Amino acid sequence: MKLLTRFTRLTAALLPLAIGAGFAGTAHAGLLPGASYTPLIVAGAPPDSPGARVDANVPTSPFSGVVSINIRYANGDSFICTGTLVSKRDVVTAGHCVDSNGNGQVIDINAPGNDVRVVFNSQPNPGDPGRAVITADKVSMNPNYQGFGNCPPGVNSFCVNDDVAVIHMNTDAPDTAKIYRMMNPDTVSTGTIVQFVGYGTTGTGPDGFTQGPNFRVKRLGQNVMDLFDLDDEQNFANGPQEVWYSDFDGDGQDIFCDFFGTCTPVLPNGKEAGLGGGDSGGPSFVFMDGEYYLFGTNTFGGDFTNANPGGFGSFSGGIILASYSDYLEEVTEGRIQIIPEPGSMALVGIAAAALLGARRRKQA
Ligand SMILES: [Ca+2]
Ligand SMILES: [Ca+2]
Ligand SMILES: [Ca+2]
Ligand SMILES: [Ca+2]
Repeated sequence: MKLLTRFTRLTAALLPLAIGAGFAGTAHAGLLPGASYTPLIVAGAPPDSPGARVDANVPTSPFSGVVSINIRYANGDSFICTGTLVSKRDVVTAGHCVDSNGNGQVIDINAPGNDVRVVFNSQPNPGDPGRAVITADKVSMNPNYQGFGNCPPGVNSFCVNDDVAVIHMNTDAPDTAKIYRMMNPDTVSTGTIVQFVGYGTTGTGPDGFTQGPNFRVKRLGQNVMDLFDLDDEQNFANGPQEVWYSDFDGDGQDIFCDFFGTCTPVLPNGKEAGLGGGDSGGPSFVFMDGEYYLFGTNTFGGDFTNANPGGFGSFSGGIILASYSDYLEEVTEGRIQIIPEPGSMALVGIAAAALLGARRRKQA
């Protein structure tokens, strides 16, 4: 993955300082300086293994609409990311996947030799329509994204916020690929369980990263959202929840519990996972009432020491998409389906009924 090669690992020296300073509750990236920032899916301890986390490339998979993405430049550079199908033509991914210069300049797909291609894996056999590779005819990056780690002027931190992009394809997605609806809750709670899907680097909790990414092999994992960052354009003090963080628990390590007092459930071995290079832009789904809703994208990973990159004790995270729903609506020209959280939908229904009741009483 792009970030593996482009970003050097930072030290963890600041972390105890931040804790000593009374830091709690939120985590902004400047205070989590552990990272190689490489999204991947890492499997847990044996008997769990990278192989056990592979999702079949079949139309009946609930993840048939999770795609890999190949970003190519005229100079020969080629990158892999993950994305989520949200309409027949639109794929949501990470801004840094299509950032040509590290400062938020979107790839020029009209320049000779450059392209962005979406790789479908909703059918298993070579030549199947569900394995189409479709070229982008438009790529959009969120305007507040200024490159990985880069903050707005005057904000002295390490900002992973706003890392959202949308790829528009020049033909329709294969029919066998699922299109996901996005959930738009008012707020996201610590403890929200998310389902990761990605084509990235994999490995195990004890060993960290062991195998590189693959455009045709998608893996699954889960974790729990622990911490959130507010808007970097408002110095993390206000605005919507833009960034989420999860720790990779196992072997007795629970870093966000130890460091921040945020002690969410450790998921069973075989479920709990981290992210790796190539998972960037892939979905964090929330499963509710039988449906996987697109909830977040996965954009970074990190750790506090260099001992075991991607293993237990590392962390990962990404973008809370609800905070970008206006942008996503606009750039997909309304093709993305964004729905309120089912819980609040029910509330809306009750409120409407109450209103109706009140009106009737008035008339009577
Ligand atoms: Ca920003
Ligand atoms: Ca922002
Ligand atoms: Ca965890
Ligand atoms: Ca934990």
